[in-house]
Amino acid sequence: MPHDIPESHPRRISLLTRDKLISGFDNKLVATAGLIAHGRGEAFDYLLGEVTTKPAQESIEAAAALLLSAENAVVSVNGNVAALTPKQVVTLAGLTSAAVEVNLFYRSLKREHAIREVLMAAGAEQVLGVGKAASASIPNLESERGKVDPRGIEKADVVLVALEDGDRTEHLVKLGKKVIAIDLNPFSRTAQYAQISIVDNLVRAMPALIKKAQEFLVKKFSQQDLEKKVKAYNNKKTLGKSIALINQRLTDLARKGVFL
Ligand code: PTJ
Repeated sequence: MPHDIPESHPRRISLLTRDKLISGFDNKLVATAGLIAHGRGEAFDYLLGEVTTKPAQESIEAAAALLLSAENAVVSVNGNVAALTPKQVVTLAGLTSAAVEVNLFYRSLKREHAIREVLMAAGAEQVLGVGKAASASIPNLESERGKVDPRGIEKADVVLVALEDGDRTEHLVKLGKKVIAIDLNPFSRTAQYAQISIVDNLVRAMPALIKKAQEFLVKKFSQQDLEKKVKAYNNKKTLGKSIALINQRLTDLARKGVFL
């Protein structure tokens, strides 16, 4: 049951986001560990100042270009993504002609169906990876995340993942796929392995990705223009900038002591 959070509450957005996750947990979308994962994300978001930083914006731009230039892009959806940004998943997939696939670490048929329902209610025409549809597997990946849909992640050239446990990104990259990760933790294995790591909160990054993709479409960017944008992007450098930003922010705050 969502709480009544006053408009004036200084942490309103953060509390509303928590409420969405708690409702998602009650509705069997979100794994128990998904609540813990969110807490870790919140801690990093604090360090980043709870804004889409300049380096995150650079990653978002490259990610929009990569999604638009892909042949078979897939947006991978887990419990937290389904609870927080189902509409944005469908909009982004529509804009970039990407497929939408359910892929869970804590897989259960009940959760897969619940997530599919939420995505369909948000306007998805097809949701891959549910039940027997996840009949293929990622070689050498033993977790449930290894189960993929042959029409989706198995044949994808580009996969967008958010709030991952790390293992799968490494394996997807080994298979020659390009991985875009949304992860607030720049030190996570996912962020380190992905070719494009968006160090930002999912709830800000998804709308920003949609905005960028729309902009490229309106400006009629050619395949060549898009590929040029992707090529110009350097993930190591951009991750380094995110880490430097946290470092600088902490140094400034430490100097001031009190900052409220
Ligand atoms: O739904 P399932 O079964 O697939 O399970 C999903 C979870 C999230 C439980 C699973 O993937 C997991 O355990 O993930 P981790 O290893 O806790 O990693 C989650 C990462 O996402 C961490 O690096 C967090 O900092 C980051 N994170 C958490 N909330 C957000 C976030 N990144 C972006 N936006 C957020 N809102």
